[in-house]
Amino acid sequence: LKRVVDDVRSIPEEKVPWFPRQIKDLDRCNMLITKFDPDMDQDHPGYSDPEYRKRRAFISELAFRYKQGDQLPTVEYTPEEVSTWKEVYLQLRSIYPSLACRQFMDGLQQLEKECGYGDDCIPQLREVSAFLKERTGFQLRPVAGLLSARDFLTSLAFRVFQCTQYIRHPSAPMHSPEPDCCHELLGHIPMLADKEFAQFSQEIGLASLGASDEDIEKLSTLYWFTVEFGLCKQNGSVKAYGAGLLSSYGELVYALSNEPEYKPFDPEETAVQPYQDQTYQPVYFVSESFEDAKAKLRRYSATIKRPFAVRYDPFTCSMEVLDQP
Ligand code: HBI
Ligand code: FE
Repeated sequence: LKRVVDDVRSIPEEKVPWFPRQIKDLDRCNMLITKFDPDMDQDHPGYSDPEYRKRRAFISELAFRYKQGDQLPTVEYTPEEVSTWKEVYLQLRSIYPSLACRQFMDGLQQLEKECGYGDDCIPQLREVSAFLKERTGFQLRPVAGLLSARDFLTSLAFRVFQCTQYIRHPSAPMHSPEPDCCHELLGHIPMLADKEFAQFSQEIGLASLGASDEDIEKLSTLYWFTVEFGLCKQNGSVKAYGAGLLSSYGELVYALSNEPEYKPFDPEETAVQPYQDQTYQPVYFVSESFEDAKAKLRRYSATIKRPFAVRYDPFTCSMEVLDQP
């Protein structure tokens, strides 16, 4: 018989890393990785632009102050920021119909019809979050930059997507070394409106709760080659569903050019594939479908050793922790 335990620390002889039990505990999942930010990274296109850094600090502050349940902050974007968005939007939008998967196109078209997506303004997180909540139960929370893998994956378990709100530097509209609102709004959001994909994302998150650092590393690599750089088969051809691809004109074209190597998605193998966060990927993993990817991920997750099982209760937005399944 399964028993709901109040605290994983009551499970004897196992050291389990802390994880949130309630959605409001996500306020504690805020460990930022600053290696790619414009204050730290000399190669960042905004490194020597004090105006840009000041703007970033202002938008970061909105995320630092945010507590679960607050209204999502609105940013009044400047004409220069909107013009960066426009450039990115128009260029990517023109190649989506031939390279993006069906689920992405469906999501994007709905966002264009119902959520103000278009080239002339940057959508606000508050509106986008309400849109997603109605479709798949996902909601957004603002974040100041790149989060630790553990904190980022943890929030997915609660169907919370941590979303940056600043935009890339205007000198490099086609590339950003870190996530920005173009990456989130164009790459991730349309996919998160798909039911099957939303479940897939949450399951990576659930598998990460209380996992060892080694397992977090593997799950993070799985996330990388699926949610960020995944390809899938569709009607006899291969299409993109990864957000890193769908928000980068250059890599999207490259990924589907037949130049890189393609391997079938297999969690055991994918989880240990070395990856690139500086240039294009040398290898991409192709899923048969999201159902298939989800089934494979579930089988893989079951092999991760944990002395408990978790189940998300959407009514109370809390995590049930059950002893040994
Ligand atoms: N943090 N804000 C943010 N956005 C991401 O997409 C993101 C992250 N931290 C880690 C991460 N992605 C992945 O590379 C995996 O490590 C989970
Ligand atoms: Fe991302």
